[in-house]
Amino acid sequence: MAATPAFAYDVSAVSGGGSIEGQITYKGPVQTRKIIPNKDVEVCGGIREEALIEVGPNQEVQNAAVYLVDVAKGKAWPPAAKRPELDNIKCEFVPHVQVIPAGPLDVVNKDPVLHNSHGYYGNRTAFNMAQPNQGQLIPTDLTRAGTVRVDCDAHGWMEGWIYVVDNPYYALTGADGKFSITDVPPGTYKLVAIQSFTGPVEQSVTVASGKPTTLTIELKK
Ligand SMILES: [Cu+2]
Repeated sequence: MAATPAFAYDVSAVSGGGSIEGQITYKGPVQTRKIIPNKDVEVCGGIREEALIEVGPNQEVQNAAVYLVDVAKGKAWPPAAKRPELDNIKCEFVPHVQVIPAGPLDVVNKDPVLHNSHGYYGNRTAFNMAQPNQGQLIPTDLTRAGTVRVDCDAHGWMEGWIYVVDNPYYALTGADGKFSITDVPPGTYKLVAIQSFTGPVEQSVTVASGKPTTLTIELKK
């Protein structure tokens, strides 16, 4: 995929790359929020409680984004299976959390009700689109690396997160809280781990040639 990064990233062959293997944890109280659909309830469902962070039995965190910043050069982008997509399904954003390369994003309404997906970098609008029709797809571009929060102007409880990256050294943690970032040129980097409830943790990480660097990163509120 041809990304259009704000930070210049050059693809070049990586020799003697190492890897970063890690796990993200959170030990604090898990807060929840109450979702009270006040319209379109036949599609959007009933009142429910949603955890603001997905924590497993051993404090492992699912759907935390991990990425390196300001990487000048390294491995090629992975071949994209398909264009990144943000779906509105039953008045939820799916995927709820994703990491995508700077570049195109397709926003799709899969519901038979109006959604108005509205993405923000901080307070600045990144995209804002009304989609009254089921199956409607509107392409957009997220050209700048950073965190994009997505709201729906029609359903106040809807919220999604898109972490836009300008180099291919990124991961999203699985149900075991683990991540792996491979083929990293030896060197010292700034690594960011981020989750919407806790916010980011930044740390320095040094990668040695041909070896894994193992990290446990604790998110804190
Ligand atoms: Cu909506």
